[in-house]
Amino acid sequence: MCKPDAVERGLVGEIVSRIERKGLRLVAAELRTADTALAEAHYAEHAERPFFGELVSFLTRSPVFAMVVEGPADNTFSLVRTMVGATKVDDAAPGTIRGDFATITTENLVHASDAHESARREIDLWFPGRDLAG
Ligand code: 3AN
Repeated sequence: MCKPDAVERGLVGEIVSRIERKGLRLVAAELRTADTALAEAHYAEHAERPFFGELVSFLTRSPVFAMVVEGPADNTFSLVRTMVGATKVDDAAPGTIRGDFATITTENLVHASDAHESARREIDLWFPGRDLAG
């Protein structure tokens, strides 16, 4: 997902381009504004964290570009996470999306599922009724 900061900064094309150049393929994509319920469900695992409120207001402040990405093997989530870079911007290596473009950990441009289970859950959350989760 290109988060609101990525859409606001006009980085969607750059991010999609990196995904495509890697050899991965978009199978669904949509620009949409998340409401609070969707953002809270998306970040449910962080509900107890001190930055939860900040995360939810950030994710709902303007449209996100949600994507379903497919690759030739069953490691697509792992390939995308590597391209995204570390969560903490200070640790995100140059060459990664966050390493090249992000300066604040809360506004780190992209979200990417970290496992098959989270990918399935998040695809169903963002693309309900589309039967895309595999
Ligand atoms: P990732 O986005 O790399 O999967 P998560 O799922 O651990 O990382 O965290 C979700 C989001 O919460 C991050 N993208 C970041 O915006 C925010 N976040 C994580 N840790 C912190 C932190 N220590 N302080 C502020 N925001 C954080």
